[in-house]
Formats: sequence, structure tokens, C-alpha cells
Amino acid sequence: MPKPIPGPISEPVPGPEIVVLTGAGISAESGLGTFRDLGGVWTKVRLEAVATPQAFAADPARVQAFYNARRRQAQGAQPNAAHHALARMGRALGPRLLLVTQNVDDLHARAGSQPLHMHGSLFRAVCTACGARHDQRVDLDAATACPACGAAALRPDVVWFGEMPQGLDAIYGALAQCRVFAAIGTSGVVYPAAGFAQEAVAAGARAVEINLEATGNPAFREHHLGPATETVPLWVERTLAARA
Ligand code: BJW
Ligand code: ZN
Repeated sequence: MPKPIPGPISEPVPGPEIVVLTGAGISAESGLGTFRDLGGVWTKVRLEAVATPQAFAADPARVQAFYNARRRQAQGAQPNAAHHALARMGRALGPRLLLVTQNVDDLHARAGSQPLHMHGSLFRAVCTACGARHDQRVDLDAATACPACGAAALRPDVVWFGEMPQGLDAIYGALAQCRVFAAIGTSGVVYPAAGFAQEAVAAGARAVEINLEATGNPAFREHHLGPATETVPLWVERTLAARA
């Protein structure tokens, strides 16, 4: 019997050791409002009127105006010490860190990270006619033509209630193998992100909460409470030092 010829030996590709999930709280000190805190976005505008596919079908101009204003506001904001600390962590860990954000602003990218935007981005548009995605830096309206197919059918590439978040396969793959899961500045009320801590803990990870105040999710065994610009840089330095 001929011996099987061994194939090339391939090194296993290292997966993320640390998964970080960020929410609106990380951008609060950059001047961008959160959703559910006092004075937050959903205390001023009914989410059903702007953040569902039904709202867009009923009143596209209103929804476009809401996101045009949010895009302009994000453009006027600057990344803060928490965004910069996570970018430093990304440079130190490379593929061993997966940074997932629920935020649609671009402050992580401007600090030097390449986050997975699970709720989309204000700086992309998607065509409802052909599905093409495009960079979007300026206001959108009903007349804006899709550069791919020419249809006036662009919408912000953000994930509304009832729509499927983006990148879930990569996220659940990382949650299944990470050692540490950290949630930063998120209230943990919107699913599926609200279930990530439990998912990671069930797979053997330690879940860390970094927030102004504890959210009460029992999956978190470690809490760093205070403003993100203070807690995140400290947590990043400690975490990197512990690995060195
Ligand atoms: C600081 C700080 C400082 C302040 N330092 N911290 C019933 C039960 C369960 C689920 C459902 C249900 N009915 C419907 C659902 C599903 C629904 C859902 O979860 N609804 C709940 C509200 C009940 N989810 C969906 O529809 C999602 N899709 C979906 O589920 O698809 C099906 C599916 C099935 C199975 C598997 C996978 C998928 C889509 C959700 C889309 C959410 N979209 C939005 C809008 C995006 C565009 C936009 O920006 O306009 O995403 S809503 C809004 O909430 C936005 C945010 O990303 C998201 C989360 O908010 P976040 O970031 O947590 O902000 P806040 O304001 O809530 O919290 C801020 C936190 O920061 C607080 O904790 C503060 O303490 C803290 N903080 N300052 C540190 N300086
Ligand atoms: Zn198109």
C-alpha cells in the first residue's frame, strides 16, 4: 500500500483572543449623544419614526434628514482617548483583537482602528435597487443617483430595527474562541449584541463591562465604572501589560 504523501503543513491562523464591543457611550465624550441616556437620541425622536424600514417607506425625506444631520454631527466630532486606546490595542494585537462597534460614526477609524460596524455606517450608502454599497460623505436625498445603476434609490447603510446586523458570522466565530470579551459604553438592551457577553462566557471567556454604570447583566464578572476616556486607556494598558 503506498504511503499517503503528506500535504503542506499549514500553521493554524490565530483567531481573536479579545473581542471588544463598543456602543454609543464611547463616543459620548466626543460630543455625540447616546440613545437612551438622559437627553439621548431616542428621548428626542421616536425610534419608530426614523430607525425602521417602515419609517423609511412612509417618510423617506424625514429619515434621510435625520441621518444627514447625524452624519454632519459625526464629521464635526473628534475621536477621544478611548478610541485612541483601542487603536493602540489593535496595533499591539493585530488579528488577536476583534473590535466590533454598534456605532455608525467613524471615530474608531479616525483613531486608526478598522472596526466591524455591525449596525452599519453613516459614511456608506446602500442602493435599494441594485444592492451596491458606496462611500457617502455628503447629504443624501431622494434624488441622489446610485453610481452603479443610476437609480435614485440610495439609503444610509445603517441597520434599523427588524433588519439583520452585519458581520454576524465573524462575530459569533470570534466569540466562540476568545479569552476576553469586553463591552464598552453600551446599555445592552439591543439584540443580538446584548447577548454577546453570555455567548462568550458560555464558550469559556471572561466578560468585562466598561461603562459609566453597571448594566446589571450577570454575565459580566469584572466592571470598570466611569467615563470611557478614563477607564478604557487604563484597561487597555493593564490588559497589554498582562500579556507582555
Ligand atoms: C458611557 C458614557 C461614557 C454613557 N463612558 N459609558 C424583543 C426581545 C428581544 C429582541 C427583540 C424584541 N423585539 C425586537 C427585537 C430585536 C431588536 C431588539 O433588540 N429590540 C430591543 C430594543 C428589544 N433588534 C433588532 O431588530 C436587530 N436585528 C435583529 O435582531 O435581527 C434579527 C436577528 C435574529 C437573530 C440573530 C441575529 C439577528 C437590529 C438592531 C438595530 C439597532 N439599530 C440602532 C440604530 C442604528 C442606526 C442609528 O444609529 O441610527 O443601533 S438602535 C441604537 O441602539 C443603535 C445602537 O447601536 C443600539 C445600541 O445602543 P447603545 O450603543 O447601547 O447606546 P445606549 O444609548 O443604549 O447606551 C449607552 C451606554 O453608554 C449606557 O449604558 C451609558 O451608561 C453608557 N455611557 N456615557 C462610558 N462617557
Ligand atoms: Zn444601484
